[in-house]
Amino acid sequence: MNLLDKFKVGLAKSSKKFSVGFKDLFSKKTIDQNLLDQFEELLIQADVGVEVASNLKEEFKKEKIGKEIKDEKEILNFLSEKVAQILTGHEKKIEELYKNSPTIIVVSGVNGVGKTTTIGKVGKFFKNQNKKIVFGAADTFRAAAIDQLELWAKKIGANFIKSEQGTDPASVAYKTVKFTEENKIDLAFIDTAGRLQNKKNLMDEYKKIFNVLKKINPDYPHETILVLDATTGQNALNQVEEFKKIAKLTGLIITKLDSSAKGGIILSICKKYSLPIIAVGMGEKETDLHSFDANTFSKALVQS
Ligand SMILES: Nc1nc2c(ncn2[C@@H]2O[C@H](COP(=O)(O)OP(=O)(O)OP(=O)(O)O)[C@@H](O)[C@H]2O)c(=O)[nH]1
Ligand SMILES: [Mg+2]
Repeated sequence: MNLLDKFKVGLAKSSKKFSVGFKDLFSKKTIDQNLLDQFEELLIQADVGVEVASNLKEEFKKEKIGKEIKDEKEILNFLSEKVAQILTGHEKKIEELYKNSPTIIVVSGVNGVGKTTTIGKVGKFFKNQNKKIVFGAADTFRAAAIDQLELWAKKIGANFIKSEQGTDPASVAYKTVKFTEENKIDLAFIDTAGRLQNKKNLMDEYKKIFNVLKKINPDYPHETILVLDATTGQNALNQVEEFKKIAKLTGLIITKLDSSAKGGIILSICKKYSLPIIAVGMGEKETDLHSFDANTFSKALVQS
């Protein structure tokens, strides 16, 4: 399956709504305020957020009101173009994560968004490019979390650094980076515990990881990736807000776009933050990770 088809499957929930909804709406061919409101409502249902929906409605009104609409295809094309405009400039290829050796990457996000799985997938990507990789299990909160990352390390042939459950996560980060420097590793991925952004002690622990890394080298970490689960909808915006207070984020990876996500959340995020989207996760396997492409995504979301 090519990337466009994969995106289409993942985003089918929203795209079906658009095509059916627009067919219904625009069969009348004259555009009035009521129709514009329904257009906006369809966008909100696809999770694009109130602000983006309202902006798109205004642009639609400006360009199309009073004009004759041929069919819903015209609306879909219009929307697809506008969506691509919002997303363009937010693309960052997975390979761009690596510039020089060593590249230190911290992976963060709330519980269950897919951090550990994403580290496995991104690690595999770079393994395929013959890079030397290490995974650091700084999620010391649960023993199972350490085991899960270790499994991924074995699966893809990455080095693995761990401490016992309950150890200070910052000390694991320290050990991982020291190992990286001493063994000429190209990329180090530091897994962190899924923390509730409103739990102060957990966030303090997270902050300490950065303090420790910066003491080793002020340039560390080179990347701090926030992983977001596309199925959580607008709450993802709060997560960006909370995590960026603690450490500067350098990019996002959006997971679970395969599992009935509405997808519109990516528009909200791109509109509000200048953060690049490094990749999207579309399944649980190591090959289910793809660079984000604005045009492909907008075509799949709107299916124009
Ligand atoms: N369908 C789908 N499932 C995913 C994707 N990414 C991760 N998952 C699944 O989501 C669940 C949670 O993934 P983890 O990688 O353990 O998430 P985490 O953020 O490390 O979780 P904690 O360590 O508990 O905070 C697992 O069952 C993964 O297989 C994805 O892109 N698509
Ligand atoms: Mg995890």
